[in-house]
Amino acid sequence: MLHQAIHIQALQDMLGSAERCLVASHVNPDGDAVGASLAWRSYLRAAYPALEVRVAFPNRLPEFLRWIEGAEQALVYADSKEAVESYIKICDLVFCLDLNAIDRLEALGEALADRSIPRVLIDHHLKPAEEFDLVFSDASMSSTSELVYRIALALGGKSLLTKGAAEALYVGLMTDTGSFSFNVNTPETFRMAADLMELGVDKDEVASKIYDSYSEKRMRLLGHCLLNKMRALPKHKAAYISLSRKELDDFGFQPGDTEGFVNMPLSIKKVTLSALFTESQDKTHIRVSLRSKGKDISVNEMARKHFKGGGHFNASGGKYFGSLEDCEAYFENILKTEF
Ligand SMILES: [Mn+2]
Repeated sequence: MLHQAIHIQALQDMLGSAERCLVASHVNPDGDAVGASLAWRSYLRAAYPALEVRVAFPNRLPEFLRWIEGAEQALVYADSKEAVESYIKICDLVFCLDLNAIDRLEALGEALADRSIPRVLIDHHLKPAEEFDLVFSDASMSSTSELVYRIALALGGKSLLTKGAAEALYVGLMTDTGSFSFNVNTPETFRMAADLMELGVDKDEVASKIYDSYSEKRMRLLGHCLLNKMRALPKHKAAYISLSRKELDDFGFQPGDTEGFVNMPLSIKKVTLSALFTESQDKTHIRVSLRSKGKDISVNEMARKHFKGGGHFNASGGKYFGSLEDCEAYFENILKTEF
């Protein structure tokens, strides 16, 4: 896909005739969404100086990602609707990164739907929706950041990547692979990491900025989850954690605080499936995160079939409409009937 010269040519043509573009990524932006978007912005600005490039996220970035170059200039739709909408009115090209369907942009997606601006998808999730004009979708990629890197190389080359862009890409690569412990199955991904180091990335410094920036409350919330909230279901080789809005509030929850919690139960020997259920802020639904280990359980399928979501084979997410208790019972029932 990516390597099809015809796609790169089509992208070049679109970029050549565009004047203003928007780079958008998914709600509750994570390291890959932010890293890929900001790196893509940086690359486009270097490669197409006449092109205006703005980045927009549906809601705010977690604190630990705000140091990345360009993060301060990124628009947040939830905070500045008018600024985003007036830019959408004048922009003529949209990039959607790290998502496989426009609805992952939530309200920002609805704002975009008002105008028929050509849309380019750059993503590594399974099954992209058929609502894009040009699609770079490769589920074999570790991260959208890796795909952005490969596209940048195919378009123009490494010399147009600044140290700031390299850091952004490294954040995406590191966070989407759990610091190179999953989704890294080719030597090429490690070569990319090496290239990024040559571009000036101090990997220890980046890792520290991302992983050593938690609040005391977040650490205590994690302790609470593991001690009091994790439910192990050895018969189904599964475990899950569920958190009510009240619990999140009691621990001063900030966006991004539960990042990584869902992976924790997978450290238990023989547990191959893990879930995290968190009550949404407006209490209208339960946010569902699913993880699996190995090649037997597709949480992408589970999320699609039961939780109106999807993602990757081993990492997916979705929603449950109902109470937390009902969600737990629903999940346990899936285990009983399908595993
Ligand atoms: Mn990703």
